[in-house]
Amino acid sequence: RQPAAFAAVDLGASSGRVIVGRVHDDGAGPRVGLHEVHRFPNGPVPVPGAGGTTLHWDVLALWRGVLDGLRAATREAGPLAGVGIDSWAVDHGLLDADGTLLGNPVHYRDGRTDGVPERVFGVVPAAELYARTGLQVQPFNTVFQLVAAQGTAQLDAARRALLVPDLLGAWLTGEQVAEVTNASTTGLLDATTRTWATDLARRLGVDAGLLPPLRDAGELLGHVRPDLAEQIGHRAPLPVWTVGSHDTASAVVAVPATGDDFAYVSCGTWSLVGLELPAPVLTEESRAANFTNEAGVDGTVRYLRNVMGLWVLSESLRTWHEAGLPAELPDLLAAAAQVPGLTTVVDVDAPDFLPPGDMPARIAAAAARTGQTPPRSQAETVRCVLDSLALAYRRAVRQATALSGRDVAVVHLVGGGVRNTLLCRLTADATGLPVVAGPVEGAALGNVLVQARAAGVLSGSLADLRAVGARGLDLVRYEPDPAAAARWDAAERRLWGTGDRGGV
Ligand code: LFR
Repeated sequence: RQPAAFAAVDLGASSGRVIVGRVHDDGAGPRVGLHEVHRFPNGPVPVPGAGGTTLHWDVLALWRGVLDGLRAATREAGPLAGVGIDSWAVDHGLLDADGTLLGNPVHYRDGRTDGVPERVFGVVPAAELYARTGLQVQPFNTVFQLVAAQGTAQLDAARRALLVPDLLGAWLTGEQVAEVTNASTTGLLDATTRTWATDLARRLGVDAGLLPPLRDAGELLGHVRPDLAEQIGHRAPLPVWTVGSHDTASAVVAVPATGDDFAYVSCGTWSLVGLELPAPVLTEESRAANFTNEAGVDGTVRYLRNVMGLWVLSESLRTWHEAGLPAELPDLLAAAAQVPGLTTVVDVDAPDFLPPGDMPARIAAAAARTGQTPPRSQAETVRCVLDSLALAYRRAVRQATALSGRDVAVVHLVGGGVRNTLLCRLTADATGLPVVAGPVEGAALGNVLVQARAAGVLSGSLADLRAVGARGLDLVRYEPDPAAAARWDAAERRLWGTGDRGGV
């Protein structure tokens, strides 16, 4: 039987990818083969405006990348059994009453939300918001962006807000919906009922009519409009399936776990560190630790913390590159492996690491603030970033287990960070747990698995999908070095004054 081919559109903060996933069965059970057919750059674009410069996404370049990618996928695989779209969360386009996009979506790293969370909490207290939505406080949560935009002509004219994957899906099919995993990052979704918290929206002056009907992952969104299908060279009707449209939700689907005693680190621009739970944790302790309860596929909860991630490293490279310094990642990682570890550690989640800019200088400042020697070379800076990330993973895993009561025996690392073998090893040492690294294209694999089940090519539970996904993977296992444990304990105490349970 011909393998069924699906196109996964996976948009990250620094690149977009279109990946063909073929589901085939050679007798040993179904497995998925992934092949990237198109990759295009993505990133923040500063644009001057009335109130100063705003960071935007170039959404039309993304749209072109999607169409080019679907054309490449069709050329490579012939008739496709479906398309699914996932991307980073929270950002959205505003549409007018005719359904026309009112400007480029604003980038979540833009500063327009500075001070907005505090204003919002003056209307709806933070504790009440958390008890309802279960969402972490990040300045960029959609609700804060919408409040920041209040009083602008654009928001006044807006009749609908569509999150980025839903916007692209609407352009492909004409259907305006909000897929629930990504909707959970808006700050306007009730974490328990998984319906819009329209009462909260109203109290915050957010027009609830902006919020489209909700859809679960794994439904038929619609078919690619005939004119577009023709443009991409696809002759048969082409279904678009809802998937875990939040990239992290799709990545968690692809975690090759065999039981439920696992933690994950979805490691790309961000590192999302946490657990999969059957129900949200909405306690005050959980709020104080800023853990989020985002909606996962099949009614699961992604209980996790945002760790600043490889962004700190990529921005460091960009800074060095612009200064004319050598900035080849493989060389720097090799050098970082040679310098002594845990010399300097910083809290990578500090707000100063969020906006684009000179990360080496910010790292040096953070080191000085905490009475540590700033890194003296590029290699030491890179080592500091990796040690600090691993330390943040350790703290997040320990806090998540303490706050939820779920024990874990293994950490699954998925996403681009899998290629960073030093980071994988440090994560095992820091957490004191074995790390299983892979897949690299986690979000795309999860996207394909959910499409394939929706299309009837696969069946079963999330565990069944994971088993199918795992069959095609080369996983690498890193065992923790017990001799390193005391040094990680000391590093954690140095930074946060906390011990074993991550201060919970
Ligand atoms: C990762 C991610 C995170 C989200 C951040 C901003 O790509 O989707 O889960 O918090 O981007 O949207």
